[in-house]
Amino acid sequence: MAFYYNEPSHTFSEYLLVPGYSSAQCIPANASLRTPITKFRKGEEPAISMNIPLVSAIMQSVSDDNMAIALAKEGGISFIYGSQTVEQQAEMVTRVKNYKAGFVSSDSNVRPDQTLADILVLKSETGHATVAVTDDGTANGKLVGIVTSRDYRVSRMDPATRISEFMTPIENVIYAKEGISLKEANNVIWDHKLNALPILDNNQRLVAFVFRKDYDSHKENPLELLDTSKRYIVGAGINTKDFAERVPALVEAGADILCIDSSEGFSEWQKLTIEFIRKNYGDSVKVGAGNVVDREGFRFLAEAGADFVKIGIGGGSICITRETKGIGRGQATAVIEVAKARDEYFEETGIYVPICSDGGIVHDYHITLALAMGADFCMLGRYFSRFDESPTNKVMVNGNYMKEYWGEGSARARNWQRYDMGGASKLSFEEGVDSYVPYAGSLHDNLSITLSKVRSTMCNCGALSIPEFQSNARLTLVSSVSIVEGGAHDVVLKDNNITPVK
Ligand code: RVP
Repeated sequence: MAFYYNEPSHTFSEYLLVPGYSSAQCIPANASLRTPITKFRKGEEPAISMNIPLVSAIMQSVSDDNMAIALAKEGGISFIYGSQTVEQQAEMVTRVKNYKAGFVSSDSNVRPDQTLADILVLKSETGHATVAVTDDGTANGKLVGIVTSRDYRVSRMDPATRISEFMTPIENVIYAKEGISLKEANNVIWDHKLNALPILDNNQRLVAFVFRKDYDSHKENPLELLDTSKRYIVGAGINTKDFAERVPALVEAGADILCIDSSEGFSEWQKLTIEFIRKNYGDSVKVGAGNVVDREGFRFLAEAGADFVKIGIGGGSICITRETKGIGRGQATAVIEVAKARDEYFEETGIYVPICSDGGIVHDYHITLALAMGADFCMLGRYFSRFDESPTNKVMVNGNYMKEYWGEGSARARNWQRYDMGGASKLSFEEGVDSYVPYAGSLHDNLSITLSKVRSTMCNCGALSIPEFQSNARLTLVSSVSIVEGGAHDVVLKDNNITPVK
């Protein structure tokens, strides 16, 4: 006879936190959101921790190199999507690892034999006032001069004037050599009252610019997540089919952590993938696995050697796995059970395997609940897809700005490796939808609000760190009637478009 669970499985919205005692020290400014992402032995430090408990989903419509840079600046990690060629994915990883905060590749470049008219066209296209004059007109050509708006007067000069006649020639340009730190570069900028400092290699070729205006924005990221070489930390998704080619390419490109991306992770395929990594790289390559929704699934992946385990089947906003296949589990129940299994495993082995709650975060407070229930961090798709930094188009739908957001199980993503159990090379049926989400602006602005809510609730519960919160939090299931009580009720909300009649 089939096994039946006694209790229904629950979602985040069915729970609330009960506040606890907060001391005077318990203020959001003192709350730390630092959290481990890779397994570690009792008493030791994890190889990688994050400064905020958020990672972005392994999805075409969420995590590319641009998102990865933006999220690492805030202290989290993006997992660059694997449903693209090995070369394309490795290239995205390389771009993140080569990105130097504050060092900007020049986007306005000309040859000395071009004219003032060319400069004006370029300026109208880029909106940038500093133009590099290089021997071949490229961003990495030999620098022969610089043009800024101080070098020409449109009203007095013939548009056909050659750039070599009015540029500031290289002999008079203050520049720095490749290898200079951002701090040193900024000192040069301040000392010489410059707006931009060109950085050149040993052959006088242009490498990048450091701009005065970027100095403040760099200082604004105290939580940024860097590796030992001060490069942004980045993750990448892999699958259980082409790992023998994909893993070496991603490791070579500099990916800091990998994650097996699968809608159902309690499988021998995942074990084989982890075995391949351990055989070829030992513990030096970090890899998460999943997704699972119960104790057995967690133990299987922990014993197989996963660095973290991801939880969630069918709870994603674009996911229709439960409807199409009838499998899944309420996300809150899954997190609670797996967190218990993680703690038991830690007791038994002394190894702490972090767990990630993946999908189904609708309100900011769901993140707080997932952490309280024992998750070490959350993976979000819909949330990040709404921002400027996501890779998809911003479109106008019915008078409102929207961003496109589609599931990896939709026909659009063509990600058959994530869903197919056998050797087929196409999707037999869809497990995800293609959709729009309301455009929400910049990642930084939204994340600041979300995280301040998380910190504030932690303080209400008397916790200043995630581990403290996990062990002290008190949660209660709520009835459907008390959910109604939690919103604005029994009042008529004001509509600013309607003027009341006195
Ligand atoms: P959400 O944050 O609720 O949008 O969920 C994102 C998660 O949904 C992903 O991290 C992944 O686990 C899952 N997903 C992605 N594509 C699909 C699908 O097409 N069914 N599901």
